[in-house]
Amino acid sequence: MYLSPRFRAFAAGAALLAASALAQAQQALPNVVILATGGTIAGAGASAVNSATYAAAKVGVDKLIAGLPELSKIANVRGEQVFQVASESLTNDNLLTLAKRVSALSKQADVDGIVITHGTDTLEETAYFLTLTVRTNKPIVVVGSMRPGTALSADGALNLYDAVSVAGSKDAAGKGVLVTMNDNIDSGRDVSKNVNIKTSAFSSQWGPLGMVVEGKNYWFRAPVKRHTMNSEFDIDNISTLPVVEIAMGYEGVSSIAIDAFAKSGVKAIVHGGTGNGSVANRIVPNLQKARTDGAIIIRSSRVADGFVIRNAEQPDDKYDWVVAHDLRPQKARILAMVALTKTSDTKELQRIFWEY
Ligand code: DAS
Repeated sequence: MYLSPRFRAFAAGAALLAASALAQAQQALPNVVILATGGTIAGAGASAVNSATYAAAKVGVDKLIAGLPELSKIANVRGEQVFQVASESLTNDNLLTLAKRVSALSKQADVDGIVITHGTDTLEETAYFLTLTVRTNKPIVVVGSMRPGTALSADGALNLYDAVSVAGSKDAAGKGVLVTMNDNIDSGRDVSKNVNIKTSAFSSQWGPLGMVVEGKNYWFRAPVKRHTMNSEFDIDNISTLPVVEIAMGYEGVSSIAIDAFAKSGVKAIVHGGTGNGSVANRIVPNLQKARTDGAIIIRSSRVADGFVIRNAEQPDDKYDWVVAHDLRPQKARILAMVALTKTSDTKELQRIFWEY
């Protein structure tokens, strides 16, 4: 078809204008980096009806991003595959590696927000560790899914879209590490996995910070505990984490675990007691001996909600024990590891458990 030189010039100009408008639009979008670690959000099942039977940690980050073209409308996204594991198998070294990468990226001027895709089993521990140790005000969002992307009504795509949207939001800055699951925006400190087979698995006893709906954030509260820029801890100054183990309380409990932990020279034992952190009378002497031999004893509770009252169920002042406040054993362990990189003074440790 003949096109006049004038029309060709016009078409070329229009194309240039469109290209520059697109480039400007892309420049206006926030730059979000997705750090992938594995989990169900990267999982794959044999059929669409396999919502619970599947292999976690199979799909790479580039495929996750390619499978969600809507992301390109809300952010300039790029991915890094940090690990490809089910989160129950993550180690302290993995935690350090991930946090150091998050910290490094947060210092880059061309990074506006960071998303970590993660298995749901220990997502709450990683999110808490990051909020304690990464010194940044930029949004950091940890996200997972309860169903693999191959399943009917998979939740990963919307969770990831929400995570990128929140990570690219200016109003998400300074709120500590966040978790976007099932439309909620939860505090990485407060949130836990409370149901092991539902998409509504994650919740905080103090409630979500807000919700994200169709890419818009609705905030209803802000964290009051210290985090990120207001933390006294910095991942850039942490090279190893001390060994902290958890001993649960239950009817008929023996001292085998506590004695073994103490004998192995752990830095601290978190006791996940019954009720308000109660300790069976027959194992109090074992915890006292562990303390005398140098281990820090931290009284938490196996009860999901509430908080342990100091000197109530046990004379903590007398035994020189620390109470975990509202932190469940797995979260108390994270804070204990971080705190013990700085101090073993029990009064200082108790202050830290009140403040973080
Ligand atoms: N095994 C679980 C994990 O990787 C799968 C998941 O729920 O993400 O945490």
